[in-house]
Amino acid sequence: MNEQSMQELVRQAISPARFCHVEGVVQTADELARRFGVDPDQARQAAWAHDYAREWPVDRWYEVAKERGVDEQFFAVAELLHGHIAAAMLPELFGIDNEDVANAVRYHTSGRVGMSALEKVVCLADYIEPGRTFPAVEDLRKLAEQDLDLALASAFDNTIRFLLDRQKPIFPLTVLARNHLWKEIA
Ligand code: DGI
Ligand code: FE
Ligand code: FE
Ligand code: FE
Repeated sequence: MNEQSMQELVRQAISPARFCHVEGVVQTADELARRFGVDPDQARQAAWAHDYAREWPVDRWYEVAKERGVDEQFFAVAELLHGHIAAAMLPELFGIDNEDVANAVRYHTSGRVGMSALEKVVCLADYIEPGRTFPAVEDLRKLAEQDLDLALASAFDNTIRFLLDRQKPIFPLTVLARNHLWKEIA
């Protein structure tokens, strides 16, 4: 499927505000891909698809994630399921059958240990696209001009801090992904 058709399917699946976010992620993922030696076409595909299921009701997330055999651990935090669902639907929705693209969509929220460069690019693009306005985002954009791992590790730190401050559960895989990145950097 060409990018134009993909874009229209995504437009129909989410609100205008979310679509604007997705456009920002596509643009940012493209830039990061070129900077860090990743295939920009794969980065754009993953970015278009990443939040396809983001606005479904929670019940539907659980139902479809069960149908699709999403690993049980991810049911602990409902917000993690939308990436797994979109990843599972890539072939039928967009005719995309690429494991690296699927993993970039699947793990865009939590990250994981041993992320590919494409996975890192999409996860970071989601975090720093132009529509994001949280206080630390300017520092993260600066880091992203130089160092993909350093920027992503810092982004995970920021997420963990955010969740701690709000007494929210922290998904263990995000902590493992964060630890793994910092260990590689050191
Ligand atoms: O889908 P987006 O809003 O563009 O961004 P996202 O997929 O990165 O994150 C979706 C939501 O999930 C966001 O509100 C933060 C939340 N989240 C991410 N990691 C964790 C988490 N929530 C909990 N409770 N625990 C996590 O580890
Ligand atoms: Fe998301
Ligand atoms: Fe994210
Ligand atoms: Fe997103």
